[in-house]
Amino acid sequence: MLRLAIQKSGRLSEDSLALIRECGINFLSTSYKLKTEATNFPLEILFLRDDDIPGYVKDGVADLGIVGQNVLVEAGYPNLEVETLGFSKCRLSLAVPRADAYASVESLQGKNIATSYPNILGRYLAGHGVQANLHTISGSVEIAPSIGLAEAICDIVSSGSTLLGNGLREVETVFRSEAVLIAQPNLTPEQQDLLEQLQFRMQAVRRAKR
Ligand code: PRT
Ligand code: ZN
Repeated sequence: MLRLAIQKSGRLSEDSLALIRECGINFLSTSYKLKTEATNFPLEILFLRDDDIPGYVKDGVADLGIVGQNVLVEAGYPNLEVETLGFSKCRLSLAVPRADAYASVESLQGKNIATSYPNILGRYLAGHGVQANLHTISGSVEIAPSIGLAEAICDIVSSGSTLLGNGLREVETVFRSEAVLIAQPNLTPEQQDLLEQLQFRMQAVRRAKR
């Protein structure tokens, strides 16, 4: 038996469930439940907040998970990744108010930057020799410059319309992300075999879509 953790409700949920179904795995309705069991594959599905998924898989509470690389890498467990899934593509970007001068990442030296990704951003800035004051906030990062909390932000972007709507300009791509399958490091040989079957099916689903 394998336990797979997926996001309960959010941007990853629908595509995660669709992928499991496209792998030929059937399960009963998932609404209002915290877990469900597949009827034709030894799989239990847990529904969690995406931020909790890397830690649960790291600790073996769940054997597998589907999560964005942004959340996985920020949590510090990039090695759990076993398969890229090709959906929920987005980027983590730095942005500044449209009217502000910006030459390069060095322009951020000594500035206040609001983000929910202090670890990924901190490494990126350090790699460019830039020291800045990072303000970690968990949501509504885009409004930080307009309320005077920060001179720049670093947040997830997909279409860019949220930045535009908040008078911000994307200036650097810090990290590119997509959804990935992750696995706990101590699977039994039987579980490892089931994971391989699952990955084989996932790869076939992706090939069929190309
Ligand atoms: O409740 P829970 O904690 O589970 O969910 P959540 O609110 O933390 O996450 P959710 O559902 O918003 O996103 C889940 C994952 O989807 C993220 O971790 C990313 O890997 C991926 N993803 C893909 C995105 C986006 N696209 C995205 N556009 N996550 C967030 N956004 C947000 C972004 O933060 C910004 O506010 O959408 C806005 C920007 O979108 P655009 O299109 O205007 O650029
Ligand atoms: Zn979350």
